[in-house]
Amino acid sequence: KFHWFPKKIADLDKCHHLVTKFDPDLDQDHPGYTDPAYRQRRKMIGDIAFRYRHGQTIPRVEYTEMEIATWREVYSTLRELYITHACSEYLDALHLLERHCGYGPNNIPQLEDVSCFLKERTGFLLRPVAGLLSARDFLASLAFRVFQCTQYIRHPSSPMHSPEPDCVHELLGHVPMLADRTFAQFSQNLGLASLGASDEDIEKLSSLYWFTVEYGLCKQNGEVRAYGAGLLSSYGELVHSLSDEPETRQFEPEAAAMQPYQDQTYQPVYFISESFADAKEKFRGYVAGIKRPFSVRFDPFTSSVEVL
Ligand code: H2B
Ligand code: FE
Repeated sequence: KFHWFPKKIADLDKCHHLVTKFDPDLDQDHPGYTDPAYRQRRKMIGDIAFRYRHGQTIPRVEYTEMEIATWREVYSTLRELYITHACSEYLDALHLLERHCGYGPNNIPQLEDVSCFLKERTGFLLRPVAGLLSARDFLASLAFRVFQCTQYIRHPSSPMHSPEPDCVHELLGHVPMLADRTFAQFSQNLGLASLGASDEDIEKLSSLYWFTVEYGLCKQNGEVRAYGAGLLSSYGELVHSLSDEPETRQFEPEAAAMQPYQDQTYQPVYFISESFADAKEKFRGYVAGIKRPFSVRFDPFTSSVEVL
């Protein structure tokens, strides 16, 4: 079965298929399910994403004191831990974001400001999304150096854990790494490999994404540090991932692509990359093995892909 895929960056306006697994209007386990005010707030912020079209400025959200308090709780507990647990690329970017993008315990950064920052650093752009996107649509966006970013924040009753991506996960977890040129290229390569891929290959690329971009560890000056967003946005799992509890393995794309994962508890196994350059090269070899009746080449001048 041949899958449609975006050919130019504006086609991402069509990559909006949400997975409602964690939707607070539908998921009875969601901490916000029994909170009408929260669900109303989610609808208001979600509408920004539904209305959004490529090329537009991302509308600002006036966050409430309660929302900022939730952000503050996570930011202030994690900020200290980054010094000993986050990779140097992450820390370098976080310092810049604190200086130039309003990152701090008392302010939730605006997607528009962060998008401008990333554009200058690696050409990545943010665009608002109303919730969990299908793997195919989310990965396709990476092919154009677009990161689909949630703008709402988790429910105040559970500041330290969110069942779904939220602005804490994206802004503290993903954004700093997207400012690193090698990591940005790795992310885009994952996206390019996903264009028009079979459902089976999308599944494998999602697992690969999970064990690198979400839960990846890397070696740095003889130490192990975290670069995965799921780790960098979760105090408990960041500590767990670098303790001697979990099993850790050398990153191999084939193994990571076949490794089962779940999002209900801490991961039982993590993959350690020698470096982002090494992970990128290993992934290049993996992509060569994906059977696709065509290949694609990204044209940075027009932000479009050529199908070869
Ligand atoms: N959707 C959103 N909004 N944010 C993510 O980080 C995300 C997603 N990650 N959809 C995707 C799924 C990832 O888990 C893989 C590619 O499925
Ligand atoms: Fe994520």
